[in-house]
Amino acid sequence: MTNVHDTPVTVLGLGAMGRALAAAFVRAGVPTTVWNRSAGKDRELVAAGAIRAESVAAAAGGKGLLLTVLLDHASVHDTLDPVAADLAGRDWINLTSTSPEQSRELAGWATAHGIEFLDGGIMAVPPMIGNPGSSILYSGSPEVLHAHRATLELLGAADYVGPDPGLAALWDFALLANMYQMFGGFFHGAAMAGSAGITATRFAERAVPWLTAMVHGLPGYARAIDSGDYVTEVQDLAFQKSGLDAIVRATQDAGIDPVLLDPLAALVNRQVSAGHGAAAFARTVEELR
Ligand code: FVH
Repeated sequence: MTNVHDTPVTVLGLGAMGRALAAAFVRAGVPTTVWNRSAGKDRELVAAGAIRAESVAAAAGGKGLLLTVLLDHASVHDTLDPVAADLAGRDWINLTSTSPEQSRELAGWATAHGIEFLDGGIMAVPPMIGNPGSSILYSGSPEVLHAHRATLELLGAADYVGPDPGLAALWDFALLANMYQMFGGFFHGAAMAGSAGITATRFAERAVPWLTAMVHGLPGYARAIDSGDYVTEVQDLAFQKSGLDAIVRATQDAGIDPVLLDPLAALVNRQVSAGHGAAAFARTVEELR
């Protein structure tokens, strides 16, 4: 592992996240080169001490760690394909959100060009970068992580999830799927509450402690899923079907579209129709597989 002040970093992509990452490096005194497709987004960073690369070719010709923080998989190829030959021997970490398969494709592309590759999934929003609570999941080359761990920990906790370069993206997207369903549930509940004149703010005051209490049930569901033992004494699928059907009806009665809850109710109904009414709620996962 090298001293953070000795290893230069190049950040390609200065959207909201790229700027936050580059700013954390500059604050810590890391020699930081920045590049962005369109002009102007590097102004504050350069004023704070970052070095502007006038072109991708100039950035690619530099030394040290290379980070891509671009919009998507296509933008990574748009940016790096023309300069691939200049990157041989360089350590590259892709922090652009890509699907697991796209991350694996980038890893293969990197190997074909003699580039060491690590993929990252950022579990933070820009204001969190460099602050407690920020973490980044990494997968791919353990050597790249080892060599740059101190630098990467300036951004947040560095959490290695395995050598398969698609794993960080898999974890990232699975956690985001979890998060989006939670937010969707909140929007559903807020719309129902709103039909009776309850503000979303008041609804949130009760939703937060309720969800916080409920989240402690996840390890129990996980144990059932991992063991495949769906025997239960309480709140079996038949019970959940009756509850979900009633909530869907109440949602419609309130003039609210149950479109977010319908899929879960349908999965539970299918399990019950298939004869699993006495099994635990966590058996719903089998309907997804
Ligand atoms: N912002 C967030 O909260 C999330 C947190 C979790 C991780 N994501 C991912 O991080 C990637 C970058 O996100 P961002 O917030 O910086 O995104 P934007 O502000 O929209 O900036 C996008 C940058 O990508 C450049 N860009 C787009 N297309 C191209 C292209 N074809 N060639 C070169 N560069 C391209 C864009 O440049 P410009 O429009 O300013 O010229 C921005 O620099 C992202 O994968 C998130 O999912 C962030």
